[in-house]
Amino acid sequence: MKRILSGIKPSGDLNIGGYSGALQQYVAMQHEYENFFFVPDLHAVTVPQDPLELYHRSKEIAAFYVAAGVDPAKSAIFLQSQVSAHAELGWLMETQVHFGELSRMTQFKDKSDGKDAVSSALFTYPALMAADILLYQATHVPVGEDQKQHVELTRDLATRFNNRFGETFTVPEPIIQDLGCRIMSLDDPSKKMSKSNPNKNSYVLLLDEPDTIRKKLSRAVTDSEMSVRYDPENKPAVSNLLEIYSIFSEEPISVIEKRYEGQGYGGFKKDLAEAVISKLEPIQRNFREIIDSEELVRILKDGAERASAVANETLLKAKKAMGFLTF
Ligand code: AQP
Repeated sequence: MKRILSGIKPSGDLNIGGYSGALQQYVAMQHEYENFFFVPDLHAVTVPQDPLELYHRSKEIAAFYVAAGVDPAKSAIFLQSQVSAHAELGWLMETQVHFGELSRMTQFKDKSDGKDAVSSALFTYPALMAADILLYQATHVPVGEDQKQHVELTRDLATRFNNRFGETFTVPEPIIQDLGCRIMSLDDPSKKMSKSNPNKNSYVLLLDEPDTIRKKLSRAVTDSEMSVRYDPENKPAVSNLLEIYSIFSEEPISVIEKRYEGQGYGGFKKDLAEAVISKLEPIQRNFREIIDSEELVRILKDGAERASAVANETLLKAKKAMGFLTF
């Protein structure tokens, strides 16, 4: 059976970039695979987090999985910090990854750029991410474009480990969708839409009210050409809005382009907002029902148990292969 491991960091409030690059894919793919969807809370603390916010956001990300339609009976949904094998295999993977490989990771360069105090965990983050994936012998990892380099490193580490210690890990394949794998900021189409962007108008949150969504999308930057045309190179802002429109309306870009042919951006942006609102409305309703429920706690406990069973088995195999005493 093909197996997926993927997750969304609780490092900020979830926005439509994470929906596009992760959440909607999980829902669409869940029936084809055996799934492990986790909340990578250990990754979130590679940059400073307020403890109370981390607590709430971790629960929120898990609630979004369920609210968007991930079926907890089919998929294990769990918190990374509740399956201790992640931290343990993460350490073992740190012993396999080279300093030079970690130094080449563009996400580390972006996130550490201009900062005085950078944690060593931010630097070794890809070793923990490799452990996350390899623990479940995942065959596939759905990710946004920005995580592709980390999955490639995971593949290298799995192959290196297998060559050195014997066949232990499955070498995973990344799955990167063509459309919506890199949703850009609403205020600057050269930057990825990110949870940690201090400008609240750069993203639409999954929990934004309809009027806030209308306002944010009406203010999204466009260009002076006034034609709704998909051309990422010359019209990056409008092309980004077209991708968002397509993801949320589930219509091909060509159909949307045709609808607004010869018109300016006003009607296009209004309809885009309505498409986003109508997709988010049931998710928001489900989210409110589940977020403070016992049901969510039960799902997370059950998910951690199912995940631990698989993860502990792989960890034991890896430790034995490396020569650790395992009685
Ligand atoms: N803007 C995006 N467009 C498409 N995919 C995206 N993803 C994130 N942002 C976009 C994908 O969603 C998955 C979960 O990402 P994450 O939240 O764990 O990490 P991230 O990529 O670091 O997300 P952010 O929003 O940029 O968080 P911060 O600012 O805290 O670092 C991943 O597969 C990601 O590619």
